[in-house]
Amino acid sequence: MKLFTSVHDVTNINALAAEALQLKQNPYGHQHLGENKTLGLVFLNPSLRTRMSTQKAALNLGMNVMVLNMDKEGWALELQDGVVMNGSTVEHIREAAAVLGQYVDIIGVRSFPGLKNREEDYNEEIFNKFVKYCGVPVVSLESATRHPLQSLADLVTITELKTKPRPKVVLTWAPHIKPLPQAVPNSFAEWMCKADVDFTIAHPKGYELSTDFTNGATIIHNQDEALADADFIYVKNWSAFEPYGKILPGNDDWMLTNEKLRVTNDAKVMHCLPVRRNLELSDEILDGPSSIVVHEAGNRVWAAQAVLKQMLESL
Ligand code: AN0
Ligand code: CP
Repeated sequence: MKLFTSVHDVTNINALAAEALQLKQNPYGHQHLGENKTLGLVFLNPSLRTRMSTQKAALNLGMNVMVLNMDKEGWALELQDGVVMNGSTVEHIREAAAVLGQYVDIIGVRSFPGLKNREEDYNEEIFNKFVKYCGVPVVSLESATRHPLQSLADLVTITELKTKPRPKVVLTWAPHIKPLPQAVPNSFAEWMCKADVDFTIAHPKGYELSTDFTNGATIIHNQDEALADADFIYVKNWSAFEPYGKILPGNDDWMLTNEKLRVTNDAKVMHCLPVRRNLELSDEILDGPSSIVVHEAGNRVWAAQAVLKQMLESL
């Protein structure tokens, strides 16, 4: 594997999830693979889980890791071509990415959307320029439109904890005070549409995701109806796709509570984290027996390790 940016870069998602679960049983069995190989992690935005789990995964494979918090510690990046750089930007992405590629064997990049210009975000301009100019394999640490390491960890978690061959999985929108990207729900949806699950998306009217990601999902605007008989509930806020990046008024009653879980099949509750308590998800759920959010975050290591292993094997 030379590139891991979406579900489309994976030949067999079930095999990749199975490999992640095997690595969970035997984390240090492939330490020779990463010997004298270096992973560079470039962050243009904050991170806890992605940063730590991807480092841990690389260390388990015997790799060295270098981290650059480019937003805070790098030179101000110019992204546009053909400009006279007489403003605040110091270095062009053409040189910055190419130079990083000289130092490392694999690069991970995190680059959130600006949520101002939909075309720019959905064309993945920053991310694609990194891929184009760095010259080494690239793994997405969350781009403007997708978070594939998260989605793989989510598939791993569902595969690990399911109690029937084809569980019902519901992605439900939750309230938030800030406009958040569509990357996590887009990505979760495109992975679930390919997974062996019965997949439903519940959101208030106006929060439709791009159909490029949801093809094959059942989409319902009534949360209670969507939750009926659910085995897994994936809670996530996202801002509107149209009008782009906006929060629509109302919908505070979409926060999940124990009361709402009554119609489910004793559903397990997932969230990619970070989560705002009592806004997106209630204390009673996060602190109760239904929540598997910490277990899910733990599986980020094995997801990242499965991807890095396949990349190392193709170097
Ligand atoms: C980010 C998002 O929603 O995309 C990262 C989640 C992994 N969340 C926030 O900015 C709170
Ligand atoms: N879920 C996730 O990607 O978390 P971080 O933003 O902390 O990496």
